[in-house]
Amino acid sequence: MSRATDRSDALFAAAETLMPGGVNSPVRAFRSVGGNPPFIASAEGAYITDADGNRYVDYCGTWGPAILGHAHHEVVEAVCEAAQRGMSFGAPSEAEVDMARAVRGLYPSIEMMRMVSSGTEACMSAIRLARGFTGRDGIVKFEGCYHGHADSLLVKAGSGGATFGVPDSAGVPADLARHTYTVPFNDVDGLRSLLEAKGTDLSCVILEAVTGNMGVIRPSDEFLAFLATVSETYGTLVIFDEVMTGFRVAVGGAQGLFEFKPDLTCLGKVVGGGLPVGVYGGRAEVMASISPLGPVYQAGTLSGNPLATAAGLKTIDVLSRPGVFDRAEHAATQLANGLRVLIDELGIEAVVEQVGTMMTLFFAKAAPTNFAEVARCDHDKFGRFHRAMLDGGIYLPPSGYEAWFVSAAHTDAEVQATLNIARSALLS
Ligand code: KE4
Repeated sequence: MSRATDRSDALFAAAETLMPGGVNSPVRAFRSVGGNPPFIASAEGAYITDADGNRYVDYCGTWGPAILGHAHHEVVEAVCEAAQRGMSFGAPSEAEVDMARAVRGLYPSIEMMRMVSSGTEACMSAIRLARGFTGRDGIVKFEGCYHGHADSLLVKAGSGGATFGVPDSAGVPADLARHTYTVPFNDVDGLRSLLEAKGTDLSCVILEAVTGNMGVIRPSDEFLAFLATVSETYGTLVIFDEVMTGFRVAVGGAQGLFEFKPDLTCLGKVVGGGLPVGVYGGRAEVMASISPLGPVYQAGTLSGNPLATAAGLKTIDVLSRPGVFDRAEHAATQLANGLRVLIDELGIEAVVEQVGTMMTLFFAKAAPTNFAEVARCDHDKFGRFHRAMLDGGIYLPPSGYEAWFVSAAHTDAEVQATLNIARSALLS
């Protein structure tokens, strides 16, 4: 398909004179896959349409929130109704009580919670809370997991194994980064030896229980089993960052899927239905440290914003209806299985990992279990594959390190159309 791109290219050229890289978030610049990004003009159901009128089956789903499909009519109506009653109050509202009840209903480990305006804010606040509650400065994250752009979380492994971290971004003070320890995902021995050595200084372990920011990787049973002992054994809180996995790997998230009770949980994306919402929460005893009850400060002008809360509440309401999540998961399973058949037929070195409505195609011999293995995948081939799919009208997240998102609006027709294009794109 020779795709018209004049309008998007002109907009990109203008955007580059106004915003770094021409975008408001780096991955949108398509630098990992090459070419200029289409500028999106509208979205509905399983489709997005760009400024040149090209229509795509969308598997980015605005990086997760669009689990019902774009512009779901009930969500749009709920936001419009809320807007008629005022855009923002900066005061408590009934909708915030309803939202907290809805979240606790699906995530019983979240006994008390606080709404914020992004996944970054949720994770940043949860880390500060863990440090304030335990009185310890150290935090543990896993290589390749992303928890937003708070300073303490933009850290990569220091030299050697589970040593203290070094900044993964300019502007992060080394004095701060050294409190962040990084271990390979699924590395039980590495985590255990770090906790044995530093446990009394470690406030929390934060992880994506199913990763999405280095592609979809499952935790091993042994890894989950050990994590379940950490809080009790070391007094180090376990934080499930479910900003991406929440409502995605299951309606009840990874903690529902694995029957795991984290001390704290972070939510984002789906919980706002596409508008800016983050949530952090967990054990009431821990949350009691949050101001105005306790000494840990956290605040936000637009926390619990009525429009964002209305979008999130309606999204959760629709998603909780019988069969809605199953439809999205079914489409994801059909797509994953269809790709596996093509990979076998064409003799391509690739694997597909899927959990619930999230999935990733890795150009590798075997499914990666950690970041180092993901880094060894053929990302150049992913770039060629991505461009061929885009030209064929299929919009994938523009990086081999991301998860694809399938919605309840994706039907067999979209899956079949995707597989038809993939048959040739896999040979790129
Ligand atoms: P936000 O601040 O972008 O709402 O959430 C940060 C965040 C926290 N935790 C997890 C597990 C996340 O995946 C994210 C954000 N995800 C990326 C996609 N990999 C958002 C896309 C972007 O950065 O443009």
